[in-house]
Amino acid sequence: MRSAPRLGAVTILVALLLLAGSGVAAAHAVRIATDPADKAALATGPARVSATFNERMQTTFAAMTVVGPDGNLWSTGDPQVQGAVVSVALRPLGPTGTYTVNYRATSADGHVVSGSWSFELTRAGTGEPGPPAAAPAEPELPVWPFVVGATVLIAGGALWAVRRRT
Ligand SMILES: [Cu+2]
Repeated sequence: MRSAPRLGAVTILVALLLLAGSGVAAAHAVRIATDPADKAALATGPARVSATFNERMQTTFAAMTVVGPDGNLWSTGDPQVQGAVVSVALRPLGPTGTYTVNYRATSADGHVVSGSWSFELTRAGTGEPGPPAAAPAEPELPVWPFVVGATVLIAGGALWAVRRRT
């Protein structure tokens, strides 16, 4: 039976293509820039912080907060989504130290991307903080495309083994 190895090879190829396809499907929006830059040292706080992605973001369900070294919220108001840029306004800042920006936004393909970056305030400001910050949002990673891909690959391999023995 000369066609059996070829069928096996085709099955594996299809499985690999499906795996590659699921990888593409999982490639949602990627953050390409932040303002201020990650780890920037600033003497005065900016009026807003923003993250720029590689594609337009959905305008619904965006979240962005800035948590100061005191554990309080220093962002104020709702985040804004304008095209590929998600931003939020800042209060005048207070204590020196690390301010962390946490965000969560929805890609054009419906996948949620979340992450954080931080900057340093080197000179204390006179601002008053907002309320204590809640725990940052959990990062979300879709696992199912990989499970489906692996299942197809294993099934394809098993089919190949069975075919080869007959
Ligand atoms: Cu995606």
